[in-house]
Parts: sequence; structure tokens; C-alpha cells
Amino acid sequence: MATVLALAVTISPTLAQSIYEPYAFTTLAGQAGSTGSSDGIGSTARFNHPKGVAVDSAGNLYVADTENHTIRNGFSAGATVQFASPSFDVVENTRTIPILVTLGGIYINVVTVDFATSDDTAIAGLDYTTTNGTLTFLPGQTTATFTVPILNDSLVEGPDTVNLTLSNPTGGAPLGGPTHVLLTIVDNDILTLDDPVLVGESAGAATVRVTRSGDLDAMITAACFTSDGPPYDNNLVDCPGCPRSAIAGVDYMQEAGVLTFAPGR
Ligand SMILES: [Ca+2]
Ligand SMILES: [Ca+2]
Repeated sequence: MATVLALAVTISPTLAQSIYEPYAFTTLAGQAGSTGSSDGIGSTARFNHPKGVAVDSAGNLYVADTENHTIRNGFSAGATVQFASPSFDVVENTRTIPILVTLGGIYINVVTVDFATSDDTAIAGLDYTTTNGTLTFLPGQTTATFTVPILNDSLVEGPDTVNLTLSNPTGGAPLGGPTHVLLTIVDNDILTLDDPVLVGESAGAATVRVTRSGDLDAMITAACFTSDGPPYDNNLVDCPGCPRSAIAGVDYMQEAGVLTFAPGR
């Protein structure tokens, strides 16, 4: 009598991915089924039995075009390296932001480019952490990323911006555009005033409510003060050339002070 044996086989997802991961191919130069001897970009170039490919450290490509009895030289044509976006933004309490850099073509050699941050209105050490280094695109790789650490303060300060710069490309890929962009750090410490505040002239005092939103974790303070209003007409419509609509010492008493918001408030 035959014996039936059962065997369980498990393929780990990691192993399966490494075996079956697909590769994308593209034609670097020439056109399938079409021979000739003419220079041009990519598929417009023609060869006749090209053999032997060599690449120098600058990314130049050399091909022995045997049936044409020539040595052909290929070089990068417009495959530039640049930031993926003309600007980036991040909310202040996000710990890091990835900055995507793209290579506009598939290179068969290694391409590198240096990246750096510098102060615009944001200040290193207070609003973000200085970041610089070198990005490497391995053969066939078209995107690379560096990250900028963001520092979460408790200042009511509005948005700040950081300069992001690419420089010193190697491997034959020139810099494209943009290579200098701004990273905007969006403030998450937000105070808003009730607007407008209406009060009768005989009321004696007006109460103005200030509302805090966004990041409530830290204690924050904010200076507050009054000043004369803009020139309005009697219907509260902007009126350039009219006298200012309320005058300190005549219509109201000047006030100034500091508001404090406890954590969570
Ligand atoms: Ca904050
Ligand atoms: Ca802030």
C-alpha cells in the first residue's frame, strides 16, 4: 500500500521579492532592426553591429561600431539632476521631511550630486538642523532622497523658509532646474483674534478674545498691544486719505501686555 506524505513549503515574502523583483529596460541608443551610421540623441542614432561598450569616469560612453569601422562616443544629452519639486513645505511639528531629487534619464554609470541646507528666514539650530552630503544614483536609479530634520519651537512666528541647494554633479549628469528651492516650515503655534470686536462707546471697556490653535503642548507667551485703526469711513469701509478712525487718548486708552497660554490651553 502506498504511503502519502505531505510537505508544507513556505516562501518568505522577502525571498520571493528578491527573486521576482522586475527590472525595467530602456533602449539607450539606436533603434531595433534599423542599421546605419548617424549621430543623434537616443533612438535617432544609428549603428551597424556595435560591439564593446566602455564608460569613463565622467560618464562618457564609447562603442566600437564594427561594420562602420568607427569608434562612437556617447555623452549625456539632457538627462539632468534636479529637485523633484519647485518648493517643499512641512508643518513645524513634523520631525523630518524627505526631499526628493530626480535624475532625468537612466545612466549606466554612478551619478552623484551634493546637497546642502542654509538659512533663509529659518535659523539652523532653532527651526531646523543643518543637513548636507552627497546623493548617489546607482546605475538605473532615477530618484534619491535626503531628509531635513525640523525643530518644533513654541514661538508664534509665522512660516519660515530654508534654502535647499544641489551642486557639484558627477558622472556626466549636469544640473537641471530647479537646483535651488525653498523649504517652508509652517508654524503650528497659531493665535487668532476675534475680528471684528464691536463695542458701544458707553460700554467702558471692550473684551477681546484670543484663541490658540495648532500645537497646544507647550506654554507660550505673546505680546499684545493696541494701535489706531486704519482710515475707515462711517460704514467701516477702507477710505484712503480719511483720518484714522480711532485715536488713542481720544477714543480709547492705549493698552499693552503679555498673554500667557499654559500647556493644553
Ligand atoms: Ca510649535
Ligand atoms: Ca512656532
